[in-house]
Amino acid sequence: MLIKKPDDIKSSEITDQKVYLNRRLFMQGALLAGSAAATGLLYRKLNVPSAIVEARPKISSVVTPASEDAIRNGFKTTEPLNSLQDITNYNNFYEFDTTKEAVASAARNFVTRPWSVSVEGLVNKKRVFDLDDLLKVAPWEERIYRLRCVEGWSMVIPWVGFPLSALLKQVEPLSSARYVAFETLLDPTRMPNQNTGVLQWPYVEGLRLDEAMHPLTILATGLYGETLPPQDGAPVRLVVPWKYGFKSIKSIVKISLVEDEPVPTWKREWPQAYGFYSNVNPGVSHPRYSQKYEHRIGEFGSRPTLLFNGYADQVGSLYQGMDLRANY
Ligand SMILES: Nc1nc2c(c(=O)[nH]1)N[C@H]1C(S)=C(S)[C@@H](COP(=O)(O)O)O[C@H]1N2
Ligand SMILES: [Mo]
Repeated sequence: MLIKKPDDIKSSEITDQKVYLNRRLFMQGALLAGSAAATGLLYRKLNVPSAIVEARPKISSVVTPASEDAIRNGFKTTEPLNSLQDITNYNNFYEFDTTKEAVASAARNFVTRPWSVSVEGLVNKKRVFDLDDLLKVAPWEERIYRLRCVEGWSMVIPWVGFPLSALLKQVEPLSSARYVAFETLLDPTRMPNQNTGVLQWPYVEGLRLDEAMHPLTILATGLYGETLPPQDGAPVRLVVPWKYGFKSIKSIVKISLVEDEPVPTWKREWPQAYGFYSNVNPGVSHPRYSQKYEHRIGEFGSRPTLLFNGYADQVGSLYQGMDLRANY
C-alpha cells in the first residue's frame, strides 16, 4: 500500500497534480477499506478547500502506476493534470449558467439521487438502470484524458468511469442499430437555465455505434478519485476524448440505439459550425475559432492542437477513407 500519510508528504509535493501523478488513484471498491480514510485526509490536505468539493463523498482508492499499456492505449496521458479547482470551477454546462465561472455555484444544490438512465431503442434488452445498477455495469477505471473545448481551451482530467461499450453490450444492440443518441435531464425546476431559450432543451448528442463502442469512450461517474461534482455532469456523463468537449454530454437520463444519424444540440443550433462528428481537427476551422492552437488552462501561451486531440493512433481507423473536411 503506497498511500503516504499526510505527514509524510514533503512540501515540494504539495500540488494536487504532482501528488496525484505520483499516487495514481484508481477504484477497487472495498478492497482497501483501511486506505479510504487516509485518502480522504490526503485530499483534504492537498486540495484547495471549497464547499462544493468538500461535500462530495470520497471513493476508496488505490494507488496504481500508469502501465505502458494504459499509456499506449491512450487511457492515461502522462501530461500534468489540471487542478481540481480548475476542473470544477471553469465549466460549460448551459443548463445552469452560460458563464463558465458561475456554473459551480449555480449547480451546487443539484440533487442526483435518485437517478435513472433508460437504455432503449433498437436493442434486445431495453432497460431502465437505477443509478446504483448503472454503477455496477463494469469495474471503474481511471482514465486521464485531454479535453479540448471548441472554444480553444483544454484541460487534462483524471476521470473515473467505465467503457460505454460495457453498457451497450448488456442491452444487446440489434443489427439495425447504427447510432447512439444521448439525452440530458429535462427539468427546469432543477436546471434553472432551462427556463431560458439559450439552447433547445434537453441537450442531446450522438455517436456512430462504432465510436460509442470504442474503448476510449467512457461513461464517467467521478473525477480525481471522487464522485462527479454537479458542475461536471453528475451523476453520469459521456467522455469522448478525441472530439470537441460539447460531444461529452452531461447528466444523462436516456441512451437510445437508433438507425439514423441523430441531430445533436449544437448542430441543430448552427449546422455550418457544428457537424455531427466534431472530431478535434486543427485543419478544419470553425467560423469563430481557427482550431490550430489551444490554451491549456493553467499554462501560459498556447500549444498546437493535434488531430483527434492526440488520439489519432487509437481512433484514426474509424475514419479511414472519410473526407474529414466534409464530415466535420
Ligand atoms: N448537458 C450538457 N452537456 C455538456 C455541456 C452543456 O452545456 N450541457 N457543455 C459541453 C461543453 S461545451 C464542454 S467543453 C464540456 C465541459 O465539461 P467540463 O465542464 O466537465 O469540463 O461539457 C459538455 N457537455
Ligand atoms: Mo466546449
